[in-house]
Amino acid sequence: MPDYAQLNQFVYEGKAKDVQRITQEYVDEGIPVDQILNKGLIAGMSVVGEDFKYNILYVPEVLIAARAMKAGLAVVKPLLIAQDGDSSSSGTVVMGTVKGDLHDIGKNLVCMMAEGAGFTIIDIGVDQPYEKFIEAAKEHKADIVGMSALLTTTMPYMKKVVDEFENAGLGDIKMAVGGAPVSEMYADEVGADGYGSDAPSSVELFHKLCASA
Ligand code: B1M
Repeated sequence: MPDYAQLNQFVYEGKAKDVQRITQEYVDEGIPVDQILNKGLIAGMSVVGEDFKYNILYVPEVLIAARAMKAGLAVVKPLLIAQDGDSSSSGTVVMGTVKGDLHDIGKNLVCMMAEGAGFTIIDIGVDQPYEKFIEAAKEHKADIVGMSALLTTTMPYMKKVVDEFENAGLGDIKMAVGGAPVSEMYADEVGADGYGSDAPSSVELFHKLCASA
């Protein structure tokens, strides 16, 4: 029986080696990956977020917790991206975190799950200006551009990216947005084609956007 409270605590305390070890143990025991992710890793990080908000934790501790979370994600990554034998790509998605924003854990998770669902993922990283999104979308002939923002101060930049794609004559490329402060309503407001609340729903969205292209 998995002890998720213990895994939550190890993420919270930033104990990367313990997070890696326990995550591997649960994977070996055949615990479903979505449960390890949601009840273990993400739930632990949610408590970090709460305590960060109320100044119980500060940036250095959050960075250490993020490192531990990434150690756990590295264990489940091969399972998330394991292909089901169909080698044809479902579509090409350029993913990045927008300019001014350094958060990448959620984006990385979306990338892993989308890769597992057969999409070709071009991850351009964090703190990306619209020029980089356009460059990557052109170079890789993207079907979809996915943007992540975790800060209320950086989410307006999503509109800038959407507008610049239009200005560059790339309005045919589907624009998807996500991140903790983003919502369906906000996606409509910035002129995006869709919103993903979490990694599985983003994969569904990517399928839908490709089908409607
Ligand atoms: Co930051 N931070 N942080 N932080 N941080 C938040 C976002 C915050 C809510 C914390 C809080 O106050 N409770 C707050 C934002 C407040 C606001 O804007 N209203 C905040 C702040 C203030 C800051 C700094 C300004 C702090 C400071 O310096 N004083 C600073 C900003 C730095 C910058 O970006 N310029 C900062 C820094 C950091 C760290 C570097 C220490 C670290 C990031 C490490 C990293 O990512 N490599 C960090 C972290 C870890 C967090 C919290 C605690 C956790 C984020 C996370 O990884 N969650 C976060 C609190 C929180 O969100 N509750 C917080 C787990 C992840 C799986 O979930 O990212 O939501 P999430 O992704 C989900 C969905 O949102 C969705 O799918 C994912 C999987 O389910 N999704 C997408 C995400 N992107 C998507 C893109 C898509 C689709 C779906 O495209 C189609």
